[in-house]
Amino acid sequence: MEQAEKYLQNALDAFDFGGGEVVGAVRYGKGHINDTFCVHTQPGENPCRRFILQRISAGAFHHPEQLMANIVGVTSYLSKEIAAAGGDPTRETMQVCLTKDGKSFYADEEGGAWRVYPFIEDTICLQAAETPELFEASAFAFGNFQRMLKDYPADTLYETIPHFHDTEDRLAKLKAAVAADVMGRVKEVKAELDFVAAREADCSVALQALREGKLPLRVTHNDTKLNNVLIDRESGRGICVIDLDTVMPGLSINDFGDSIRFGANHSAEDEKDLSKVNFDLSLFNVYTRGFLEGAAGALTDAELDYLPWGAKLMTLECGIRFLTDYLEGDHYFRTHREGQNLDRCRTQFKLVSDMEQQWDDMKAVIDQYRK
Ligand code: ADP
Ligand code: GN1
Ligand code: MG
Repeated sequence: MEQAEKYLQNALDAFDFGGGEVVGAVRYGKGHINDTFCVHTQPGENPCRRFILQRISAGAFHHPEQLMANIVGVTSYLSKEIAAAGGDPTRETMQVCLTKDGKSFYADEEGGAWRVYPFIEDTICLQAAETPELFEASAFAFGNFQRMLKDYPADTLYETIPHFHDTEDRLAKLKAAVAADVMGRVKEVKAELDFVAAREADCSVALQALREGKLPLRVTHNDTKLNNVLIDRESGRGICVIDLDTVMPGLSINDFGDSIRFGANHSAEDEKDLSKVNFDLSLFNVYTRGFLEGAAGALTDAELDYLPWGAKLMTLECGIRFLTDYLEGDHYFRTHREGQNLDRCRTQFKLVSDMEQQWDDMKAVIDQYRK
């Protein structure tokens, strides 16, 4: 039994779930980091209500109290923004449910932290861009998320994972993993290490632009995968950005780029057959349109110039992270089979190569939507 199952019952007891009786809790979702459960409750004679209960990954997040303070701050702020604009905060942002003793999370005996959100019903959560329209809808949601938070006081946010999108630091960590070679796997990944070595200078491009003051630091999501947005089942609109654990000061180009990394292709992140893994410029095009529409003029000219870099660097960095985790024994990203992190790394590097081939076309797409 995994740790989370062991402590599940105590966590269920810690929350009151709007007064309903808990009738079941099952593992849920396809996230790589947290342990997620869907909780079914029965509030008297009223219809069953669902909640999301999560054990926050202690491996990824070392200060759950800081992480939850960020989320309470950001979701309260978004609720006000959404209500002021005539929207529905119960569907368009996450809402933190408190424990029976009024806290934003429950700590189990091992210090594992659990939190609860109402389940946002009548939405879909996609693992791949099923249609260009749905991908564009996710883009609008992430661009709009950035716009809504543009005046949020960034200095009140804790850095939940230090150096999260510090690509130079990710590269250094890969080198340390190679030097340690704890699993004896370095010999299997020569080609991947050569691929990274040829792109070492790239790892500094966005950070250098930040250091030179060309790119501004903003409040960003930092994990803008397609499966971190909920799409309204009826209207097909991207209505709610979820997975707020990594909301921190960051670069807008990374939020754009991480979505492109995950969604602008037609294959799974761990696809073994690389002939199926192809960067899709037309999906890049619709995502750009949706993101810039959602951001509604919030981005500077320099940020627009660097959007292709955001896409390439988030993809390269994620490949580096998967490779590092493979070399270190798969302790960070949840895996379901042997070699899965190496397969994930290879898909990312294939996508990086494709983007390099289509670099001028990517820049032309950005120019197409520049106001
Ligand atoms: P992880 O960090 O592990 O990716 P997420 O917070 O993204 O965890 O949650 C995992 C999955 O649970 C999401 O991809 C989504 O399918 C589902 N989910 C999370 N929160 C909600 C919610 N409030 N309503 C409906 N589904 C949700
Ligand atoms: C993780 O939590 P999830 O599954 O949405 C990871 C991201 C990676 C992604 C790769 C906190 O995202 O940074 O890009 O996997 N999240 C964290 O799929 O490390
Ligand atoms: Mg997620």
